[in-house]
Amino acid sequence: MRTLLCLFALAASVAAGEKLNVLFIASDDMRPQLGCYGDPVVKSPNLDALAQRGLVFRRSYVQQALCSPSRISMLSGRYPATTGIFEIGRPLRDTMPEITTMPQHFKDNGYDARSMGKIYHVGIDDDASWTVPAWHSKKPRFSKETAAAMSKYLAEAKAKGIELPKKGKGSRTAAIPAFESIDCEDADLLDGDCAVHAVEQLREYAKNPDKPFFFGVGFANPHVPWISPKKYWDLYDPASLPLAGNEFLPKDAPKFAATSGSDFRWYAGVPEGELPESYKRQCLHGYLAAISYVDAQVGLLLQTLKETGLEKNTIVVFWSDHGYYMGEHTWWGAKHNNYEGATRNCLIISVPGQPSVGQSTEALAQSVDLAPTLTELCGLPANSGFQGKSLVPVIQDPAAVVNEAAFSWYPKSGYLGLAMRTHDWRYVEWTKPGAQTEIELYHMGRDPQNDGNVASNPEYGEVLKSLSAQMRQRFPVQAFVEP
Ligand SMILES: [Ca+2]
Repeated sequence: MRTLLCLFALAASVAAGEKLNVLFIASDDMRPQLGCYGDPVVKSPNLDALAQRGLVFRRSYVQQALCSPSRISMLSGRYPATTGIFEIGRPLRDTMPEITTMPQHFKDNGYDARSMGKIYHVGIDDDASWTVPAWHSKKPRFSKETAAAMSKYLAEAKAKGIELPKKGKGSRTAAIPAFESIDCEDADLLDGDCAVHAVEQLREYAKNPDKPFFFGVGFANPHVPWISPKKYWDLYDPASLPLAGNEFLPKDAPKFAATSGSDFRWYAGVPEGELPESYKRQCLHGYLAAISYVDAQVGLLLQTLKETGLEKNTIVVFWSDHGYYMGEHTWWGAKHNNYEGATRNCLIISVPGQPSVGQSTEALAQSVDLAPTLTELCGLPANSGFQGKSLVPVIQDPAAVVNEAAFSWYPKSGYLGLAMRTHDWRYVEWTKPGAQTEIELYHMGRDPQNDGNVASNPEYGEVLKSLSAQMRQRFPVQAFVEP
């Protein structure tokens, strides 16, 4: 509690006993390619400004590199080994009917908890988490032409009696281009409309702040399709965008582990196989434009906090649901595995009066840590269901260490992979009943992108033994059973 009192003491503008609000901003499929993470190309002035008044977690990891399982793990404060949810489409109450989620914990402790946009995965919201039903924009994600093409495609399929697959080639996404620049206003599209709604909610709240809020605002970009207003495309010259330098699969890795999803390939006009260089540049262009579009929406929220005075007593968290591949290891528009690029996400935390303002930290952080962190920052009673650790010591002192390791899961080809990221290593065990366990090992200093598995190198025998013991101490063998 000493740390907490110290934080509050530093937040001079927060009245005694007053609860801090939480603005939780989520972004979909955004890897840490931001100015505040050192990227020289992207234009992210608003997130960089948030970093200037917060702490950037450079080593933050999600518990599964897939939208819904990652979000359910973060929002429930539980590891996937506990949620039992490793796939898209399954609501959290399926496996955990009685749990209290993070936003629900805030609601139960007197907060106005609201969800706007994509917080839980589309279509599987959790009413018990929120004070009012989740809000979703009715604005389109893409242009009128694309909307018309999609309607026509769906109508034709229906007329022919074809039932479109939910995913894969020929699915509903087959009429949507992978990227699109539209000459329109921000609010003409889904994410801009979501920001407008969130701004209204914040302004409305500021008029009558009768109880603290926990607002989740989730943007759909830069998830493929990379569609944003033209002005964000105009920020970049595709010819000058750097392409990945490691367009090969991780060497000496198990074949099934070194794969990624192909949902990007299901969109209209995406070539099969190796992409031509000009197309790669268009993809990167679209991805970066989509990041800048989200950045501008975050700017609107931050501006509103400032104008309404809510900035003084509102914690802002910016989080993305996993990392992303844009050509590295030949994977495009992909996450879906246990490597560094898929599991490492964006995390910026800004707390009024925090001492670490404008700094970044190498401390390992996990998405499951957010529930206990925000619970502590807001002075709520601890919830024994939350399995992560509070990051408050790191917010207090960026050199502090809370986690010895961060853990991520992924099921593949009947195996369940558990990845452990320590300060120096990425160690992965793939287990399958009746099959030999497959191991991956990467030294993060020498091989930051996991280009070559060194698990079979005898030089690392002792390292393997020690990492295996460390993993099993945290997650006994039962955690490895295929879901
Ligand atoms: Ca996602």
